[in-house]
Amino acid sequence: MTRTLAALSAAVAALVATTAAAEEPSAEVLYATHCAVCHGDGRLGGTGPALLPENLGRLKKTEAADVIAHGRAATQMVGYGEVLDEAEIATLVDYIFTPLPAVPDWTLADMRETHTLHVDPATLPPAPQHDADPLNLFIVVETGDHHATILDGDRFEPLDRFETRYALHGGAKYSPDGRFVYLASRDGWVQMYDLHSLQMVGEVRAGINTRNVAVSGDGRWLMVGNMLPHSVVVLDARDLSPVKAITVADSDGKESRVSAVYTAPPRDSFVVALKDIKEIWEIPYAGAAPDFAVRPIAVPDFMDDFFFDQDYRVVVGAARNDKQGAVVDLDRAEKVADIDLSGMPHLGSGITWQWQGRDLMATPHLRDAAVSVIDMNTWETVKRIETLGPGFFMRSHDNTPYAWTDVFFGPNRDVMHILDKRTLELVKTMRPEPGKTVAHVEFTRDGSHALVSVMEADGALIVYDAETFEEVRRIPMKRPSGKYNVFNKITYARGTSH
Ligand code: DHE
Repeated sequence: MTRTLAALSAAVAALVATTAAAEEPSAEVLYATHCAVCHGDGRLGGTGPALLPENLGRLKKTEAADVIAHGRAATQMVGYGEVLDEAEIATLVDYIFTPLPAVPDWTLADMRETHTLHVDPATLPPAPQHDADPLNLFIVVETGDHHATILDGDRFEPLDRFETRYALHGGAKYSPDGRFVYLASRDGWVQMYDLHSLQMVGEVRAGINTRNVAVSGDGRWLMVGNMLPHSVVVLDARDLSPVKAITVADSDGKESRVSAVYTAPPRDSFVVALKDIKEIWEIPYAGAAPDFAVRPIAVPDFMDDFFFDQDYRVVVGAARNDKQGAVVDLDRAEKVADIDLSGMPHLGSGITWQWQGRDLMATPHLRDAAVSVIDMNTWETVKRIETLGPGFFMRSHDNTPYAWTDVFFGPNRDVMHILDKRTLELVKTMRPEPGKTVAHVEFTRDGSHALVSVMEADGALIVYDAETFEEVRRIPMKRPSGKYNVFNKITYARGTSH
């Protein structure tokens, strides 16, 4: 009898579970009901960001579940903890971290529909509407709440703080006169901000998943590099209107994601790093009406992280598969040297300086606890400097004998090292906020101060005297990442990112 009852109750429990399972809405239904209105059909984005794994940046699944349950402060994202149960939230999290089955299209017509001007560029004031040195401004990207701060680089006081698109990535880029700044988000939005009148000029969505944006040396064009779809897009830098979209594929039709686009001003061209085909693309833009014809350069291996010499004659490239680096002469379209760069160098963060009559470059490594110093004539490693962990960013300035380099990964990610460019020795190791990630340095126009990010939700921007290494100011910020000085960027200063 007891056995019969037990069997019966087990059967009932199984039936209830099956019914419940049958009624559990699918991820697609949950998404369509609760998310699509803001995040768009097919997860491609709308007023809210695209919900694709490639676009979510460094967001962890647990953080995504928390945002769905509780919302995101200072945005339109409200919490769904009252509406959705834990299992439904988990279903949605799995869904948004699942790649799309096919590469989506994003045509010039799609871009044009998103193109918005908040102010007519022709009506902008001719001179700065503030009394700060317009060439010593910084834009500081705060990824914690998707804002950016415009900072006066003399007084270290914010002039403006505004909301950006979700998850900006890659360096902010300036027009050659330093007046406009262009920002790209992982969602494909490109925004244009006027540093004279301190206002957003306009925006356009140039891709579904974007890597970065570059500005032509003459300031006429922007190029946007996309992972989704596989394309580079030309925009008119004066007002962001879409001009041309080029699908990235080799002569056999094999398509590639774009790793990054770079400007090469002395060459009047853009240079494109590709993830999936063994080519570098050069796209010249000289002349009044360029056709942006592609010049593919075959390379012996994948090269998707670049560093250029100051003349943009050669490019040093490495792949994210931890193989050796290579030096490619862009005019001769051939590899001219191999380079000893194991440990995944982050060449995009490299810097150069002169040492004993030689041109040196240095790069941190994403996997190894070291900075490599390379002679740019012989391409031999002059020194491999051990650090307390793998680093991400490195910076210097012509007016300082020091280069600053962070530890980004591992238990010592609260460390900032200072390297003496004369002796190639680390001379100081700081922990500005023990236990908190500190990263990314940028110098003021005159090199007298170094600005460092405490890259935490309730983080800060720390201003250091670049000579004494004393802290002079701490400005609270929301997970500040990159910061970009107008003068250093538009003069292509040797110690800064280009
Ligand atoms: Fe970046 C620049 C690639 C992850 C913050 N990053 C760049 C550039 C490339 C690149 C190619 C140079 C383009 C430019 O500046 O226009 N980044 C990659 C990756 O492949 C990687 C490892 C993985 C990914 O998913 O993209 C990656 N990057 C990150 C981060 O996790 C960082 C720390 C935080 C974030 O916001 O995503 C990050 N990357 C940055 C920053 C720059 C950057 C702040 C600009 C640095 C500069 O000083 O110019």
